[in-house]
Amino acid sequence: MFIASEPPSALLDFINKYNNFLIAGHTEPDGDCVSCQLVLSSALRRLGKTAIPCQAGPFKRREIAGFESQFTAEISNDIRQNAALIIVDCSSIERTGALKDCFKGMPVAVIDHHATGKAIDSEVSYIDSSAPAAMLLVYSLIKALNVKINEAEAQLLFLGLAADTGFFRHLDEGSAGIFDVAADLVRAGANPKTVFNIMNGGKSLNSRRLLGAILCRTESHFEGKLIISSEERSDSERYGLESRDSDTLYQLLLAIEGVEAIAVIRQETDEKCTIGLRSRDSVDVSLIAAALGGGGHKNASGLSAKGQIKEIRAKVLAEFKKVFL
Ligand SMILES: [Mn+2]
Repeated sequence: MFIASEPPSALLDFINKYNNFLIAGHTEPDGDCVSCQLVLSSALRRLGKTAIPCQAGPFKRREIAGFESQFTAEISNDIRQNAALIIVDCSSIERTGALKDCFKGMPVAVIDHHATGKAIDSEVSYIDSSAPAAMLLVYSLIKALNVKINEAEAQLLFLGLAADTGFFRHLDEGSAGIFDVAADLVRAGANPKTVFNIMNGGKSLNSRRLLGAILCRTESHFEGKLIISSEERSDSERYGLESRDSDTLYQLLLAIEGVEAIAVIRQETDEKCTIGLRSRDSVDVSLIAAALGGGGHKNASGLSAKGQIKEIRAKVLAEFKKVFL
């Protein structure tokens, strides 16, 4: 049904070989990571194995707020020595954050969908960068293990899919197979409306006010192709850092007619700013970020820089001038 690769037989052998598993994911988990960890753990338990989802956290994102209690952040030596490790949604022990030292020396398998994924620490890997969410690989694996997805697993898998695809907004005309998976999950009991509310509801009033303050400072440059906005120290002092909602902010700014790239400059301390860069199709903001000492992807990059918003805005404008003039 799904178009991505089948799980390699080495991974099925790895799962058959061991009885006890630790299921790890990347630090600062997102919906996809949590989905992969909890669903894989649940499916392995239903195969009669033990499986412990491990997370160093922090659990910052809204869509995963309710799941922290299902993870453990402490692994005893006893458990560690009798278990195998599966890392999901990233490709190295290093990315698991504070837990990395306790994973060293364990037998490892990796399940990941990142283009940068190179399974440096593992003997077994299932890496497919054509999958828009790692949960699709977990889904294929569970099918290959002949475990019938239950309602709770279906809901979690749907959450992971929705999280990594921007609730399907990032998918294109080649995505029919993904919607087949989505339909299968809904048939198994996933509720898209509930997942949408988990992902997009429950925002604080201050988070909306902070968005308002930043949006009021939005400027247009190069005939509207570049949009720059900024968050001042007084904003974060007034509304709190926890009120930041970057995803929504970027989405609102990128929706402006004629926009090709956006920059959001935040005064983090009196001496330092961070700059978030996003673009629509053609503009490569990773080049802008690299020129200013940062990095990232073509359509999403960032950096931090010493200085005040005003001088950093001038530097950002100078770099974009090379693109737009
Ligand atoms: Mn992912």
